[in-house]
Amino acid sequence: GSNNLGSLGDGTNLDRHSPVKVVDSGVVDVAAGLYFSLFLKEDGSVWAMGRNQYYNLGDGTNQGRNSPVKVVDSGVVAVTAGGAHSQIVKTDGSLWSVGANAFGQLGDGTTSDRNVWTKVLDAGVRDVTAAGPSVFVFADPNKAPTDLTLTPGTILENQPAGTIVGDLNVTDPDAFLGPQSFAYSFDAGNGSTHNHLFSLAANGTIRANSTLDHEAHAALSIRVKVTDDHNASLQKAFAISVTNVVEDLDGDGIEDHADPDDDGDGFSDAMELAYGSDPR
Ligand SMILES: [Ca+2]
Ligand SMILES: [Ca+2]
Ligand SMILES: [Ca+2]
Ligand SMILES: [Ca+2]
Repeated sequence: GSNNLGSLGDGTNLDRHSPVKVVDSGVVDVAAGLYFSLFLKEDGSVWAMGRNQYYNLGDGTNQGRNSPVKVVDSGVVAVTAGGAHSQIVKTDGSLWSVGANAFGQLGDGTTSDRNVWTKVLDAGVRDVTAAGPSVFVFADPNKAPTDLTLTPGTILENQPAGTIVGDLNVTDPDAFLGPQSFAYSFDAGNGSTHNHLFSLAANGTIRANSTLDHEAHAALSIRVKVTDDHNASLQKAFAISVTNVVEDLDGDGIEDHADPDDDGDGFSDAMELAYGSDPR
């Protein structure tokens, strides 16, 4: 093919009309950009040659090359070349880009060119293909949420119905792909004993349905399910503690529920009730 900028990597700038051997062995993939080329070797190294005006070869220079130069030592599983940029996928699923970025093709959220390989996705990438300034990233299949937390998960006793107990927060391995949406619901099963005492909003906020009493139930248990936007889910039980408020009408240091004479007038609650008087 055309070789005036050295993109064939055979050490010349002569166009070739029939195949010419450039590398003896060990090459597992090759990508052709506009007047430059990249190839991947079985040891995970990346080599590049040809036009380098936009630092697109990834060797840290903008010097054109007419024979292959190693631009990444190891750890690469996929390469692609666009009009004037290059991208690689590493064994950890990260995506790296270098070169021209006028159309945002590097995927780093900017339109600034990059002179050196820049990580643009941390994980989850399987393969990448560029055509001109368009890029297609092939991501790993969806993964289920890995954790769910409830913060704070406590409520003071005697609060009105609708008081917030806490907010659910999800950890999902696909978060790097951008905003994810989650659906929450109560779940039957282990730990679901007190689900009926609470309500769950679409945004993951949990509220008490009624006033709660520490003396009756200091520790409650609910079980919740979160479902991600690909229908993968995680269930988890949470302990909800109902915090004590000191209720001591007569201030004698004995809380009303345990005080035989709530109002401290010398007549016991039982006596007052028997005579039809208010013990409080
Ligand atoms: Ca997910
Ligand atoms: Ca109390
Ligand atoms: Ca008392
Ligand atoms: Ca009394």
